[in-house]
Amino acid sequence: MSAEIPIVRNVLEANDRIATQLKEIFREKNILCLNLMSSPGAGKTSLLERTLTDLRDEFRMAVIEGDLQTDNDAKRVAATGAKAVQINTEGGCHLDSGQILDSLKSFDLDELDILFVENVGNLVCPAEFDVGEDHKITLLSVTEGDDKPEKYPFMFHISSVMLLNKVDLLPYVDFDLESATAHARKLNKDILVLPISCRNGDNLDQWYDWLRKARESKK
Ligand SMILES: Nc1nc2c(ncn2[C@@H]2O[C@H](COP(=O)(O)OP(=O)(O)OP(=O)(O)O)[C@@H](O)[C@H]2O)c(=O)[nH]1
Ligand SMILES: [Mg+2]
Repeated sequence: MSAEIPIVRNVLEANDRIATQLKEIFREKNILCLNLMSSPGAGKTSLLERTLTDLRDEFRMAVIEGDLQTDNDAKRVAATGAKAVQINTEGGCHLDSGQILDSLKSFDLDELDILFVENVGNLVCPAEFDVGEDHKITLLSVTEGDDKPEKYPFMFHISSVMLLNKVDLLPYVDFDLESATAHARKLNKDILVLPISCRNGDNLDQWYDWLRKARESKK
């Protein structure tokens, strides 16, 4: 058992070395990189479809999509007109910094303001693997239960923003918005909590304002 601990540490250290390299590239090219994480189906791609469409005249944006299989999400993103690259992890539960570094070859980095990374749907592993991002963003949808921040604390501890998605479904589910928010804030007093709906557009303007500020502070 004890031999496994150094192996895990080595994997994370190797990941962090490349993540540091990525941060330097993003700094030099002045690209805001955001790592979107959530359980499967919480609405990451739906958020991207909205954002890429609504802000297309404001920012030059592109997406790296991570999924176990299929290029479904890259196709959905490409339909908005934004450039998308799909990584299939084929069983891997997260994206790592080496995969992101490889994918950068597909983009003209001088023509980019914001790079979104849609991580593999999973509330555990993506939080451990830095991909050189400026911010981690966690989506939690109201159909998943309000206890998720308590059960998966690290994800919420390290995220700058928690987007509570699918609030249009609140009348049909038992989801205590205040309790989920309070637990997230207990784990991270600075986390911005925004209840949104990618279906009907509720509060997306507040998400866009946050994005504008994050982009501005990168300069
Ligand atoms: N009612 C409702 N449905 C939503 C909302 N946002 C997304 N959905 C639906 O939720 C389902 C999953 O959305 P996706 O955007 O594919 O979720 P995802 O997080 O990208 O999923 P994975 O990439 O598979 O992890 C789809 O059927 C969406 O139409 C919302 O705000 N309200
Ligand atoms: Mg998706």
